Amino acid sequence: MALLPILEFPDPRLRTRAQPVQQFDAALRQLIADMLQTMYAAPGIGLAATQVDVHRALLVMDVSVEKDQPQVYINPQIVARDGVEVSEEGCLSVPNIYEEIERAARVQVRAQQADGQWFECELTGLSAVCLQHEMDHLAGKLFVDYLSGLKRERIRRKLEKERRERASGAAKPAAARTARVI
Ligand code: K1U
Ligand code: ZN
Repeated sequence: MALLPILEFPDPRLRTRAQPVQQFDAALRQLIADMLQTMYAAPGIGLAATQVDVHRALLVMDVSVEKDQPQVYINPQIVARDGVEVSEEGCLSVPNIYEEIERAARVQVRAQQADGQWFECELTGLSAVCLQHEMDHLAGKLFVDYLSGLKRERIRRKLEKERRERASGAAKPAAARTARVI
């Protein structure tokens, strides 16, 4: 298995639309294993292939407390949605930024497993929020796109500044980096 580098906003590759997965082979199983390892190591509760610069419709999630319930969704489609829920979201591609985002409260999803078998399930709560966030990645969309242009620009500048500081060896401690940008 391998840890994969995660693209960070505003990298233009995060805007690429994923193409359907067509080959259910050993390379796909290896990518799934690498994405799960990368998600757990980050740490995160979800990861879309787009974030690791693979532009195929594949996402992984694990919202369990014990981190022992990996889920894989290949070629996912939301076939029904209902209700509205606002919750705080983060993103491994927009590090240390957390914002309230409105999503459907319940989604019915159709997707394929690693062996190509189709399945359908209904998600609520954090699973529903995470699935919608990851499916946005596959469409080239980020959670910051739901914010005002001004706020998005402030976040972009903050991340660029942090990247410059990191490159020059003058990084702030983690607690000082976590922020809601007003
Ligand atoms: O897609 C991603 O960048 C992963 C993202 C998923 C997500 C989180 C919250 C709401 C919607 C979608 C993350 O995992 S950010 C990190 C995070 O939320 C977390 C990290 C460690 C423990 C618990 C949560
Ligand atoms: Zn994300």
